[in-house]
Amino acid sequence: MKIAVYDEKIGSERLTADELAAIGPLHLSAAERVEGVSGRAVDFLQWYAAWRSRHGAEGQPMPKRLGVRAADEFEASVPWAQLERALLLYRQEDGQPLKKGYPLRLYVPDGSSDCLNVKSVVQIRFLYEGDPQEGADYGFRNQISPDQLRKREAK
Ligand SMILES: Nc1nc2c(c(=O)[nH]1)N[C@H]1C(S)=C(S)[C@@H](COP(=O)(O)O)O[C@H]1N2
Ligand SMILES: [Mo]
Repeated sequence: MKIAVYDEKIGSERLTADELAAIGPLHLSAAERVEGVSGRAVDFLQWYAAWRSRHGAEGQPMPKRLGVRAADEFEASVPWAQLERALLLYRQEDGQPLKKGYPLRLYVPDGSSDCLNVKSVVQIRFLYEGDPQEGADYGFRNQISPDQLRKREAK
């Protein structure tokens, strides 16, 4: 399964979890940062710096938020300041693909909520819009409210 990495300024690509993880210079065991969690992970901020230079984009402005979307359409949007110790978990400790959260899981140890630890990430987006003071956000965004449905029907 491929993961789409999108950046409106820098470009986009689709990578497997292993291809994506291989870009990151700092590999660690998730247990080093998240209690009760094991598996092979890469440090997110160092991964991002390597991804930028891979696209020749060192001089571009930094994103304000990280947006991730999961296979089940769960989504999270995390202010950059909460990503200090964030991880991308890509394999189990035994080297097998993730049994839970396949193909990739985000962990945000400094995040405002455990709900930001998005399982089964299939899309990663770097966001430049938004108030940096605004908090993290998560949930199933695809759900259509009765109000939206009425508007659709009216079209
Ligand atoms: N893809 C996906 N990731 C998700 C969720 C979800 O519904 N779908 N729930 C979130 C919420 S609300 C919590 S509290 C944690 C729960 O993680 P756990 O299953 O490891 O306990 O996963 C988060 N990641
Ligand atoms: Mo949650």
